[in-house]
Amino acid sequence: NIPKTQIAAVVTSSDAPIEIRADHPVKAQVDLAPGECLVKLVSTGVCHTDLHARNNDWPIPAKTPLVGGHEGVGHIVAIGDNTPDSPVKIGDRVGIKWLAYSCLDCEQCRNGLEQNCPKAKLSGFNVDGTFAQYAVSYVHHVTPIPDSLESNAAASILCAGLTVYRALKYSDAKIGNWVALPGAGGGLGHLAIQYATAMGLRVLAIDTGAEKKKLCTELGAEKWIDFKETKDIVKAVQEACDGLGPHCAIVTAASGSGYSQAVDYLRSGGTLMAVGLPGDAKLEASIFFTVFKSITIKGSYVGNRQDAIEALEIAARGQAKVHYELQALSDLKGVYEAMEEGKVAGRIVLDMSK
Ligand code: 8ID
Ligand code: ZN
Repeated sequence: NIPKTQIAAVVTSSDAPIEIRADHPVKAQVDLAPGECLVKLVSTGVCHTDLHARNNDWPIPAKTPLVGGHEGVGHIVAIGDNTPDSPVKIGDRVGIKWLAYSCLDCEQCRNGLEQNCPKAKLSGFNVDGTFAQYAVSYVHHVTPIPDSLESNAAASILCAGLTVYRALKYSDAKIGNWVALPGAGGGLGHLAIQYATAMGLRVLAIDTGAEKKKLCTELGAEKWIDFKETKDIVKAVQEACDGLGPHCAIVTAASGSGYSQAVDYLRSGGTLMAVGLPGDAKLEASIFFTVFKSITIKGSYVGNRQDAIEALEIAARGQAKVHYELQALSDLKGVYEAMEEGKVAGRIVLDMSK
């Protein structure tokens, strides 16, 4: 009962509008390679990365035609023949994350940096993703979804939640420390507030507008700075954090501007976790003060299978909840427009049953 065609949102080029096609092919079971599985989607979040891929504004190009999407939850409906050691079976509810596949045998994979595997396949970037009724994924990389977590609530943990969870995990921030979150009102940022407070960190949220301020404050941010209304960000951030600045900054802003003052406002010994992915911006940091203040700068890129399981477990226990609005796949163009204008507080999740 797997159909031959499906509804899918297809990007043909960065200047053409997204096409919602009703006749997009579904890969048949016999065509699935060993290790591949077919997932019938229930729900998928829309990440700013999907917008970068759609606009082709990164230094590495996405494939075309492209079905975007990498925060998917659904059920496995088929598995390729000759997949003897599958950790999942037909009927299981699983998540599809950005990292669709890695070889699991190279140095990066062995070190737990699966996302840096030279053979990495990326959902909604170099392989088709979750903005369709069915997605092909890989049995060793799909993530089982905890029973207590509803699909719409789980979807954005697969990228937004996982990414900020891992950034915090590797930030060296300790209980009672201040963390600054430029981009706090967005998809990644609003989850970073919750994972950070669950770790016992004190949160300074940086973003703009009354709606995002309300969301950040409700989710546990102790302090708020509106980056559009504040003249001297460095002074304001330092004053908000004991006059000394935060111990850590997790930058999830999708623009270079969110990065610009981070090294200046960080406390000595502090860590800058670079997460947001503006395509052409440079990180402008004073070499002198990076050294003089003993600053650490780290790039943090999604997470591995274990990070995904941990991020979902924390969400399943109610310690991180995606604040989302449900829309339909046919609304994707409008979702991108709202995201481009900075109007999305939290996340938009697409209900794939609609
Ligand atoms: O693995 C990774 N590192 C990873 C994973 C997933 C997403 C990286 N990302 C990247 C995305 O590609 C994107 O570049 O993180 C960025 C944020 O993704 P998102 O959270 O999905 O985007 P959003 O919901 O649009 O939120 C971005 C927020 O940043 C604010 C905006 O107002 C918005 O709320 N912002 C901007 I743009 N400039 C800012 C600034 N100067 C700022 N906030 C504070 N200061
Ligand atoms: Zn993402």
